[in-house]
Parts: sequence; structure tokens; C-alpha cells
Amino acid sequence: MPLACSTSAASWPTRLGPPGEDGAGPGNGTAVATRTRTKAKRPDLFRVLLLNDDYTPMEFVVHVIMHFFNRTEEDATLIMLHVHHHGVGECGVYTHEIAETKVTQVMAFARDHQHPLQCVMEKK
Ligand code: TYC
Repeated sequence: MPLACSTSAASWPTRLGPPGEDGAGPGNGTAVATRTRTKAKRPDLFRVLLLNDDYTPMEFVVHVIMHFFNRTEEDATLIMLHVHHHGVGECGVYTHEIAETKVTQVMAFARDHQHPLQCVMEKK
């Protein structure tokens, strides 16, 4: 059973800093809040989607999903069939840079093989 691992970030402010050069700060009725640690922010996530078309061979799509999205043949076939029947389907969820790379790689690979397969990303 997997263990939950929660990384709790520091709450803000983590400490009250000294008065600034301008004299603002404790003593004149104002407080200067200073972060001592940067709060860990969860990155935005993006779905990478394949779109259906009438021409790209099913075997090619399965290959793409296995190769670029690290799926088993069984899983890739289910995703391909979902796209075939519903028009669009999710191959993976990634941070912005990785999602962009996947889209670029899949589009280049499809074009190199003269298939019209389309791959897009959308913010979750
Ligand atoms: N519709 C295609 C066919 O019948 C197969 C296909 C599936 C194409 C998924 C694209 O993203 C796609 N050959």
C-alpha cells in the first residue's frame, strides 16, 4: 500500500523581519513580513491529447502512444480506440515544458510518416 507523502510548505509569513531602511516596521505601528522560505507551488499541469482523423492507421497511433507516452500495447490500444470512438483522448498529464515537448515530437513523427494525426495540449 503506498504511503502518503505530503510536503507541507511554510505558511506565510514565516517570520517578521526587522524595520526597513525607511523606518517602516515594528515600533511605528507597521510590520514588515519577510519570507525566509519560498512556498512550494504545485506546477500547472497539462493534458496531452490525440485527436481522431479518418486516415492515420490504428497501428500507427498505438505505436505513437506506446513510444511517446510509455504505455503498454494493451493500454495504448484502449486509448487509441477511445480516440477513434470519441474524437479525442488523453495520453498523459505533464508540466508545461514536458507536454509541449510531447506535442512537438508526436506532430513531427506523424508528419515525417505523412499521417495527419494531431496532438494538442490543454491546461487541466
Ligand atoms: N480513425 C482512425 C482510423 O480509423 C484511427 C485513429 C485513431 C486515428 C486515433 C487517429 O488519434 C487517432 N484509421
